[in-house]
Amino acid sequence: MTNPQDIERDYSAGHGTEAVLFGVVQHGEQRTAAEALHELQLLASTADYVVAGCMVQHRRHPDPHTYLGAGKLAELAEVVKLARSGAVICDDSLTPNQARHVETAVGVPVLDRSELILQIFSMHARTPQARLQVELAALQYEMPRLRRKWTHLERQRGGIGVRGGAGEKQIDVDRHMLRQRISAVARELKGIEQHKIREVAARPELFTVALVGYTNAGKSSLMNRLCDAGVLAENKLFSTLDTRTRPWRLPGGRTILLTDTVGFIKKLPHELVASFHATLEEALAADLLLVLIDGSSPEAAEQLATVNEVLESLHAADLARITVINKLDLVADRGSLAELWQSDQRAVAISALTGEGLEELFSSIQSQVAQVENRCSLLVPHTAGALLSHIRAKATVLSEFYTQQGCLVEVQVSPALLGRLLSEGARYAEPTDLPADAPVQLVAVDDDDDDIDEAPATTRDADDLDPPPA
Ligand SMILES: Nc1nc2c(ncn2[C@@H]2O[C@H](COP(=O)(O)OP(=O)(O)OP(=O)(O)O)[C@@H](O)[C@H]2O)c(=O)[nH]1
Ligand SMILES: [Mg+2]
Repeated sequence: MTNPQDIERDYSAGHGTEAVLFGVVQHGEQRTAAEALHELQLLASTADYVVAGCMVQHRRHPDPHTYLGAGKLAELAEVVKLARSGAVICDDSLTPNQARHVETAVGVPVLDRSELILQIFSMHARTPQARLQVELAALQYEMPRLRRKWTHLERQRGGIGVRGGAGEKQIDVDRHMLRQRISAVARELKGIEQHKIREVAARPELFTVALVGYTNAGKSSLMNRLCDAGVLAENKLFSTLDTRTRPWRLPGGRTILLTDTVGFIKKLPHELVASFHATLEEALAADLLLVLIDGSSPEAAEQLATVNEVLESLHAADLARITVINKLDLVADRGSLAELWQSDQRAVAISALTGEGLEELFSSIQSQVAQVENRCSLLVPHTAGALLSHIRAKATVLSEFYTQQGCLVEVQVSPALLGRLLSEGARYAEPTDLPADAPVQLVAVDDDDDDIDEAPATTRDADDLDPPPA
C-alpha cells in the first residue's frame, strides 16, 4: 500500500547516484550533447545526482512510444552499463508509457525533467505553504503514473501482467488514497492562500516592484543588495520558492516594496505552475516588474522568451516592466548582449554583485513610478499634520511650503494613498492658499476622480483576486 509519506520520499534527492542524461534535439543542432543538456546537468547536480554522461538523438520529435528510437535506446543501455550508472534522466517530460519503455531497455530507474524539478522543489521547500504546494504537484504528477509503478512491481515478482491481478486492485486503492490526500492538501493550501490574499490586500499604499525571471538570474542577490534582505542566494536552481516582500528605500528617502519569488525555467512542469499559481499571483500583484536575465548565459535570449511565455500564461504580460540584464561583470564581450537590447531597447544592464548600473536602474524605476502616480499640490492643514510623515515615507515630495493654513506639498503619489490623504483631512491646494510672494507654484490637479477610486494592485480588495486553485 502506498502512503503519502512514501510518495514524498520518492521525491527526495539523488544522494550522489550516478546518472546518464539523455534528450532529443532538432536536426541541425550544432552543440555537443553536453552543451545541449547543460541546463539538465545543472538541475541534476542541484538535485544531488552525479552526471556520468550525456547523450542526445537528433530527430524531429521524440518517438511517441519509446521517446528515443530503438537503436539509440540500445546505445543508451550500453552507456548505462559501461558507466555503471544507477539512473537515467530525460530532458523532457515522459509519458508513463515512454518511461516504461525506456526503463525496460536500460534496466535502471528513469526520471524525467518534471520529476527532477519536483525533487529540487521538494528539497528547497521551507515554509508550510511551499511544502504543501510541492506535495500537491507531486501527488498530481504521481496520479497518472500509478499503473507504471504497479506493472513494474508485478514484473519484478514474475507476474504475467497486471490486468485483473493484485496490482490492478492495488492501483484502485492507491488512486483512492491519492485523491483523498490531494483534496486534503488542496484544502490546507487554500486556507494559507486566503490568509495571504488578505495580507496582500492590506498592504500599505506603497508602490510595489516584483523581481521575476529565470531561475539563477540573480533575483535574490539583487533583493539583498537593494534591501539588505538576507534572502538565500546561491548558485543553485530554485533556491527561492517563497515570495518575500521587503521595504526598499529609494535614493531620496522614498520607500517602495520589493518582492522576490520563485524563478521560471523552460518546460516547467504544469503541475508546479498550477500549485504555485497563488504564489506567483501574489508576486505579480505589483505595479512594476523587473524582469531579470542572466546576461552571461549563452541561453539568455531563450530564457527571456521562456519568462515572457510564463508571464503571458499568468496574464501578466501587460504589466509595466523593465528588462534588467544582470551579471554584467561576467560579460566579457558586451556586444553579445545585442539580441537582448533589441528585444527591449529600454533594458538596463547591471551587476547585482558589483553594483554597476544600479543608478540607471533607480532612475528607470523612478520614471516608471512617475508614470503610474498622480502629481498634484495638496494642502495639509496643521490639524492633519500627522499625514505629512505618511506622505514623506510613501510618496515623492517634490516641494514643501508652510503657510498659515498648513503645509503645501507638491507630491507624486499613488492613487490609493491620494484617496486616503483626501479622506483624512488633506485637500487639493487652490491658488488662494498660496501667498503672493511664495517661491512655489501649484501643480494643476488632475480632476479625474476615477483615478482615486481605482485602487492599484497593491491595495485591491481580496474579491478582485482570482480564487486560488482548488
Ligand atoms: N558574477 C555575478 N554573479 C551573480 C550576480 N548576481 C547573482 N549572482 C550569482 O548567481 C547565483 C544565483 O543568484 P540568486 O540571487 O540566488 O538567483 P535567483 O534568481 O534568486 O535564483 P533562484 O532563487 O534559484 O531562482 C548566485 O551564485 C549569485 O551569487 C552578478 O551580478 N554577478
Ligand atoms: Mg532566489
